[in-house]
Amino acid sequence: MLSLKGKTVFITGASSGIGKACAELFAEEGANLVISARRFNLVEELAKTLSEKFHIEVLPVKLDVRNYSEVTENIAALPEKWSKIDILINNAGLGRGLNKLYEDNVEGWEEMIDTNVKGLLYVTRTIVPGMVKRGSGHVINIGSIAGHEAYPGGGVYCATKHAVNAITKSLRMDVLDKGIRVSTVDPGMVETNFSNVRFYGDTERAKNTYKGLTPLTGKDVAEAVIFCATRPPHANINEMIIMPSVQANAFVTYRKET
Ligand code: NDP
Ligand code: 8X3
Repeated sequence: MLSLKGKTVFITGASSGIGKACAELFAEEGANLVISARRFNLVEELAKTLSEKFHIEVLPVKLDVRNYSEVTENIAALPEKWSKIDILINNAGLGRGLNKLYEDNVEGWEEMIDTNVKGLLYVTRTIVPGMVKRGSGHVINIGSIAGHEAYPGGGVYCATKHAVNAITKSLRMDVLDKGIRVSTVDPGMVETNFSNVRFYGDTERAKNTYKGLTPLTGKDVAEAVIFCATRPPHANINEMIIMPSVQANAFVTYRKET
């Protein structure tokens, strides 16, 4: 098992849910972290908590992955000791709505495509060249079961996660001779702020997504990410699909009456 102690890990979307849980578990393993999100106050607070609790170094960064110049400038401005990123966790992402495509609103599509696809590309394009130069690194993308299946009302979200799946596969081939590993962790239902964002703050609808079943937690997914990151250098987890035990696929769930 590879030690994460002293490694530099860059996480996007670390202010909530899966990204925050990844920050917590990587901190526990002794990694130093760059944690980024748009809500700077949240990553700043998390940085303080984790550095005090685990005696590691944590740098909070304000970052909107949709903005290419912000991505390149903020990453270029990282102090020297933070610039050698060993592990990139491309986690920032969102769903918007669950409507029939012909009735859906275009702004939501732009947000999903700009964040889940273009944002992931921008951050990857900016960080991976350093890994190539150093001949080592690991990119771990947070995809989704939606990258393997398409469901009604999920046309654009599923398309973005299918794109993540394709980008992961291509990138793996592009860096095969560079000492860089590329993995994707693809969860089913995880109870985070995801559904609140998807349903524009309709907390009742968000809560109903998980009604009668036990969904995954951010920590469950973070544990899968840690597993990928700690394989010995000769081994790579290409893809890991992780589901609640009562969710067989994107369509079939077993819910208890409540
Ligand atoms: P949360 O809503 O809890 O977290 C999403 C994170 O992404 C937040 O930290 C948010 O930070 C960040 N984010 C959103 N937009 C941007 C942006 N433009 N720039 C930078 N950061 C951004 O949801 P999850 O933790 O569930 O989502 C994390 C990832 O997991 C997403 O890629 C999602 O698609 C994926 N996923 C989620 C599943 C689920 O059921 N929850 C299942 C499968 C995959 P901030 O708003 O502060 O910028
Ligand atoms: C989020 C999980 O099933 O709503 O990626 O697409 S799902």
